[in-house]
Amino acid sequence: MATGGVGRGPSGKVLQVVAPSLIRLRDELASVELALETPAAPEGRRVRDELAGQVEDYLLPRLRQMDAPLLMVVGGSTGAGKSTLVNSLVGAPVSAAGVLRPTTRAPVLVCHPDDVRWFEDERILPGLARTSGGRAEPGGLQLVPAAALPAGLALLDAPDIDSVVEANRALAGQLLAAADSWLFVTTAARYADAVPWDMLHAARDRGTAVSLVLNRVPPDAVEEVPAHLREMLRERGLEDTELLVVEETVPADGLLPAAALAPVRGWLDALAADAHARGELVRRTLAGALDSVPPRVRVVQGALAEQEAAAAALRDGAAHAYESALDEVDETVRSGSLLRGEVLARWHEVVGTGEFMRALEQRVGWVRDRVRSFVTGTPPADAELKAAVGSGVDAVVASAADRAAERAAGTWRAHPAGRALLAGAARMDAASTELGERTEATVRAWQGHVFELVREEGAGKRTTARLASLGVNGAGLTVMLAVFAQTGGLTGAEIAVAGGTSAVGQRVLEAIFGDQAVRALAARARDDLLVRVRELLDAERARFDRLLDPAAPDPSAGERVEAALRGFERTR
Ligand SMILES: Nc1nc2c(ncn2[C@@H]2O[C@H](COP(=O)(O)OP(=O)(O)OP(=O)(O)O)[C@@H](O)[C@H]2O)c(=O)[nH]1
Ligand SMILES: [Mg+2]
Repeated sequence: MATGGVGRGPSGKVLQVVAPSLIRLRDELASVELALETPAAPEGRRVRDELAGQVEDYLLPRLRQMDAPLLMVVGGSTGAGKSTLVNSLVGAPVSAAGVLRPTTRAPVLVCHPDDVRWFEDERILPGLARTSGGRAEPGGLQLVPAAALPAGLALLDAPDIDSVVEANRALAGQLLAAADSWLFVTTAARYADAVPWDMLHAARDRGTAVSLVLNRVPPDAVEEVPAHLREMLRERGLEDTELLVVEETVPADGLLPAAALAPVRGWLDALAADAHARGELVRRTLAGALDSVPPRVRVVQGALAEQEAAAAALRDGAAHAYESALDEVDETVRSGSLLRGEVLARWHEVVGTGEFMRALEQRVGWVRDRVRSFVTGTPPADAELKAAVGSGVDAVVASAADRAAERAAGTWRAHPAGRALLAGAARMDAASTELGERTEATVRAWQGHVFELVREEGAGKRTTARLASLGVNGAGLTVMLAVFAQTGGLTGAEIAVAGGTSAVGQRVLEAIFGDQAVRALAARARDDLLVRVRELLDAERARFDRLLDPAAPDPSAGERVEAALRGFERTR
């Protein structure tokens, strides 16, 4: 039915299940981003893209239309004479050959005029724009009908496989992956080069049908060089490769003389005449390509698993750093160290001026002091104490957040994926610039909460008379100080002693800090402070999450790829 077709392939039923499972696999693979710079990422991305390309360019079209003509891709090193060979087979300069290396940039597909319809649309290689009647631009595919070629067999002149031009190399790989068979061209001078052999091994491993043209063999070496090449093929398990020897001649008008070309033409004509043999080639390459899918998917899965592990490690690294920052704040708050310095100085002012004592003994005195300070505009000592407590907490949070950022950035820098994320980000090894303001607001809110606690306590009449006598302000500050002293081993008495407060003051303090109501309130106030600090630190940690999240793999990706792979394997 179809001109020069290669016969029916797998049954329609097989096609109906293989193609959809392959489409699903392709789609799942396409959603695997591998955006983190892990060691296996470059290879994973390459294999993923190559596989996706081959599904699109070759596997799906071939599965759907087994009777399309055989596409033979002419590949090999630059200057091996690929274009000259194709031109010579066609009998016309359809593909530019030249001395400038590399010459072929856009592939040229030559086929019998009756076969053109198979290649005109985007059935195969849908990403390459078709051109006919002129040279294709890079990114295009030039389509040339040539009656000199037998029907059922198309030749595609590809760019060089080991090109210095990256785009050429990638395109050559893409074209070879779309081939029903390879016509690999090498020369007597260069057949030992490494890259072509790597390609031949890859083709062998993948079950791709390959024929080898040994080009430009000097007449006096037609025995020795092909024999040596056959030996190399044997050593590499490629002894089944068809070897076509083309003797060195001087091309006339860019075309090889018929005599030199005879081995290649003879082989091609025989293949064109034998639909069964062509069908075998097509099926062999197709089966090999389908077989190669699972191991290649596994390469992508390996890279994906590595990304998942990396994302988890980076997330944990940041989480740990900020967990310890919270512990650090907790410890500092408990240790009593906040009661030194400014806070202690203010405390002494309060105790020294006897405000607390007067308040204890006589509320009137307290009020009088406040009125006086209001009138004179001097902040009362307790307001300064409150401010000192606030900036003490600010400083503790700030330094804990700085250290956490430094630690988190440090763990990230030790990881290639983390390094790459940090490189594209603003400075991450210090606390955020907004932290200071946020902390101030948080501490203010906490202090407000403490006064509120004290007020509720007073209203509930659960408190002792002594605490109540301090007023909300005095009691609130007392509770705040008790937060910093409560579990650090320092009692109010000890602070007083440490500060050299008078014996009278000491007794007062003992009475205040020893108060069960103060202890209970301080415990609640400390828990509340830590909850608020945790929120601050969470917001700081979230900066790391914001860098990581967009690059981290979708948590369900691994499962979806695995399910799609199993689905594909079931259909085979
Ligand atoms: N003397 C001689 N020159 C040849 C022969 N085959 C090719 N050449 C010359 O070698 C040069 C390269 O040939 P091309 O056919 O362009 O090689 P290619 O493999 O297509 O090279 P790229 O497109 O760069 O990959 C041209 O100048 C050709 O004329 C041959 O059999 N004998
Ligand atoms: Mg060329």
